[in-house]
Amino acid sequence: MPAYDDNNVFARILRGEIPCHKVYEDDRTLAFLDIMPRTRGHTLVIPKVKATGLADIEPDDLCHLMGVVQKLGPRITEALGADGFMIQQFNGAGAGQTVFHIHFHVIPRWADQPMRP
Ligand code: DGP
Repeated sequence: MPAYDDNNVFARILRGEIPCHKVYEDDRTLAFLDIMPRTRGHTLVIPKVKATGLADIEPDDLCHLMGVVQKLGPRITEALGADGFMIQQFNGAGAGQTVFHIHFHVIPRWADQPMRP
C-alpha cells in the first residue's frame, strides 16, 4: 500500500477543493455521489481521518464508518425505490483501488437492471 497522499482526490474533496454532491456528513464521515456511478445513487462513504485502506484505519474509526454505511445503505435504497444495495471496498491497486483514501461504495441495485461496468 502506498503512504497516505494528502493530495488524493478524496482528501481534496474533504478540504472543499473539489466539489461533490453530498449525501451525508457528520464530524467523522462524508458521503457523496460517485462521479462514475455504476447505478443511480452510487454513493461513496469516507472517513475524515487519513487512512488508505483497511490495513491502516483505526478500529474505532472503521466502526464509526461502518455504522454510517449501515444507516445509509437502507436509506438510499428506500429513497430511490431500489430492490437492495451492494457494498464494495477495495484495498490496493491490484484489487482495483484507484483512490488511496479508504472508502466504501454503496451501490443501489434493481433486480431488473444490470450494473454498469
Ligand atoms: P476505487 O478506488 O476503485 O474503489 O474507486 C474510486 C471511485 O472514486 C471511483 O468509482 C470513481 C470515484 N471518483 C474518482 N474521482 C472522483 C471525484 O473527483 N469525485 C467523485 N465524486 N468521485 C470520484
